[in-house]
Amino acid sequence: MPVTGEVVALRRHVRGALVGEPGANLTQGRQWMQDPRYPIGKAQIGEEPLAGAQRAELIELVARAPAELRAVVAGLTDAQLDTPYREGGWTVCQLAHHVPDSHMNAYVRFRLALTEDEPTIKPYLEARWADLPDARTLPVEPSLQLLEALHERWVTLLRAMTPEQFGRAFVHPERGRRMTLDQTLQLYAWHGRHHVAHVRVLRERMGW
Ligand code: NI
Repeated sequence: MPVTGEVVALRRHVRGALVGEPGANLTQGRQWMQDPRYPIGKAQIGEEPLAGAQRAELIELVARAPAELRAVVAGLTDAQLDTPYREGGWTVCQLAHHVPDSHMNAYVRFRLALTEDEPTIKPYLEARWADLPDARTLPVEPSLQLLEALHERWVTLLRAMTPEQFGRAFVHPERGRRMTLDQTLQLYAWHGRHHVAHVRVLRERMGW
């Protein structure tokens, strides 16, 4: 089945967020500040293992994500929730459903990498997931609760992991490279804040 332009654009949005890929280093510059897709810039993902203090800081960011998402959508009307965060972008509601979609996949990738020897993970087409009936019709509350429950388990796991376990890896078949759990932690600590910032910037711009 041909991939739609929207899917390509959204997948590029995620791929471009990874350091070491074409275009990733462009995001160091001023364009970041002007690109509404990247209100907090792109993810900074290093090749080296993290120090323990860095890891603890990133785990705290993951732990705070559900409360931050809940807070940033609080008080919005249905019409506001149905507003795209930028021209052609996802609505606030779609963003709220996307974050648990993404983090469920991330959580599974952690569990696979911890229990198998460099497993090849299964990518997913996030734009098509965002277009399925539950993501199109449900209010944000079920996804906020899903994210809270998911992060309770995920953060419990992260806090119990040893440095050696953070060095374990999976293989992403589309990127054709291994990604350690240290790198995955960096990506997802960024990812929650990235989408929360989309809503925050929209609210600031609209005076909501
Ligand atoms: Ni995303």
